[in-house]
Amino acid sequence: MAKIIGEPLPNIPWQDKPENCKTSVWRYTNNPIIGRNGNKNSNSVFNSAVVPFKDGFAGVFRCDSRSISMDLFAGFSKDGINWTIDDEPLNMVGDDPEVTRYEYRYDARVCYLDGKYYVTWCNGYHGPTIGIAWTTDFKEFHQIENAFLPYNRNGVLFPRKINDNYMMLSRPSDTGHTKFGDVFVSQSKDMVYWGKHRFIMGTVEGNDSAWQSTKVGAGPTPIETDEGWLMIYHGVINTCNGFVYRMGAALLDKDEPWKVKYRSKNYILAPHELYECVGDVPNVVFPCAVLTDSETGRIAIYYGCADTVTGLAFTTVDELLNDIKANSL
Ligand code: BMA
Repeated sequence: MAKIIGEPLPNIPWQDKPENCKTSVWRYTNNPIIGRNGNKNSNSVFNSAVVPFKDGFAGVFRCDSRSISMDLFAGFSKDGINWTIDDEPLNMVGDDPEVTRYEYRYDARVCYLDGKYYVTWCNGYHGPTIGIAWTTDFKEFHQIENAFLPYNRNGVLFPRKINDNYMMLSRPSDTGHTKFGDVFVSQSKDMVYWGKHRFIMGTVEGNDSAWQSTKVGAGPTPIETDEGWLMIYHGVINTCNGFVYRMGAALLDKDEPWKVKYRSKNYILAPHELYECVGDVPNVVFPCAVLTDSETGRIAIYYGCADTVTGLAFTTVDELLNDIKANSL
């Protein structure tokens, strides 16, 4: 039995694994939990991140508008399933207008670290890079320096320092719909200057695991376990109908997280349901957040579906680890 290192979360959203389910991850039966019309002017609500907050949950949501602009909005929930999302975008404050200047914001992750909620997202600054802000109340967000030079996406913080350094996953990219992408980890003493970049994993060539042959990118905040860091990620294949996004998982070394111990050969979730296959961008499942309960080992995964709505899926630390150990690349 593997153990999640973290807080208990007795109110984690949950449904037991259906009896006939052959996979390590299963969907919430009332998916999608958030539809297109999540707030006043939304065209779509997806690729969003949630955390436990007070006696419920809070999150940062990607709501593309009906003019198709990308921005982030705070949201609140009592049960992690029914959400109220603000109509106004995040109230971002900061000393340097060069840093707070807004081009676009999307695909947020939220990480509880050092008593604050850190938000990382894909931030437009002459091309996409990784923006960082912190909040304590989900009302005011203090934006600090962008982590990297453009172009970069999928910046994901670890929930604690490792060997006295903050750690951030990211995926160097380009200005468009990137046709490549490997996952790296970078280190920082102060959340401003990032360095000591280490390669974690790249795409898989050949016929072995083609769902992750075009690009891979980190998903939710990594889950600390007694066996290492459990990293859920997205993997992409380029087909004659365009990109298809699936979900995988890897176990990273506890102290040197650039060392991969196991990695999914089989995907753990793929666009099979109608709301994952039909939408503004068909055939996308894109994980951005997990809730975990250290008491039971339960994991709830929040993921964007077809760049249109938000879905919820479940697994446990044992289900996931057994799966990737039994079917590892
Ligand atoms: C990526 C990002 C994600 C999106 C995905 C599929 O490049 O833009 O936000 O979910 O493509 O369109």
